Amino acid sequence: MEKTEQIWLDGQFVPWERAQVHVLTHTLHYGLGVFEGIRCYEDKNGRPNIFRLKEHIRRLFDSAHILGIKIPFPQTVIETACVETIKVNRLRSGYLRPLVFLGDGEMGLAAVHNPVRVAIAAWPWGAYLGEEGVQRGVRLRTSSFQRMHVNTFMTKAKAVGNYVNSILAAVEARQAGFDEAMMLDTDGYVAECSGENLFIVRNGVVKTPPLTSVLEGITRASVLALLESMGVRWCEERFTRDETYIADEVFMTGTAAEVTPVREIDGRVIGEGRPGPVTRALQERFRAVVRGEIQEYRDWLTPVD
Ligand code: PPE
Repeated sequence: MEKTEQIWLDGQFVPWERAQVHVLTHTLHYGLGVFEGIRCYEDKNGRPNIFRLKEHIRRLFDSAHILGIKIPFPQTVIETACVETIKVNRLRSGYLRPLVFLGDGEMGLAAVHNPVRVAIAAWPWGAYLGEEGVQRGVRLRTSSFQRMHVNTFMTKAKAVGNYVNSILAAVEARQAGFDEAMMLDTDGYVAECSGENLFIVRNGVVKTPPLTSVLEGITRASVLALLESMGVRWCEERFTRDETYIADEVFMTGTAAEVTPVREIDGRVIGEGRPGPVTRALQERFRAVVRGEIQEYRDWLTPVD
């Protein structure tokens, strides 16, 4: 990863190398923490704008609330700190990573009195699954790891520990020579990928799994709004892995992945084996929106002056 200069830690900026924690940091041992991933894009005037900042910070606080963690700053302070982190590092585009974790103090599972700490880092981050993946589409494999049950982990929280499930799936898929894992829920229906929401297009209708066992993706919500404005029909409905095989198009969405086409699943070619017309139109529109080229969606962007 490309280093930047400063990291916001518990209310102030510290040099990148000095943003360190003790090995007895509670979250390192037990995984109770929450985080966000946010992108910042350069507009045509060369200025950075953060995409859907308020929604991401709202989800950070919601995630903490679900886990019973009280963030010791108001939402507005964290929002401003995100803007400042882009600014002090003189980034025009990049990825922001706010992280809320329990510091050291007590050990054991019920150490609720440890300090709640907040870090915000930012760095440049290109195409998540490679530039070729964005252009040509990626290859998925159904994971042998199920997406966690809604009563095992809290799937609405973007919690640190939840990502053990994602990493098991992502690493398995890559070791088998695929780009990403398609994960099924504990009822056997398609849920999402290790770090992206999943969509299929069939007979002109876009389908994505309902929010029951998937992360409530902010790109997912943005894409649904864009589809609506493009006059494309969509629904939230459960579907099976074999329905993905016979879809005309499949794509994934996420902050890091943006809109990434899928060209193959479990060795079956999807549609024509290249990004289809709905996916391409959506990629184009998403690109224009995040760069501030469509006035209607300017309020999705927070300028970094
Ligand atoms: N599902 C999962 C499990 C997930 O991790 C993400 C984001 C999404 C869906 C899409 O959510 P949203 O970003 O709000 O549209 N995954 C983050 C992790 C990337 C990483 O490798 O770290 C991201 O895209 O930032």
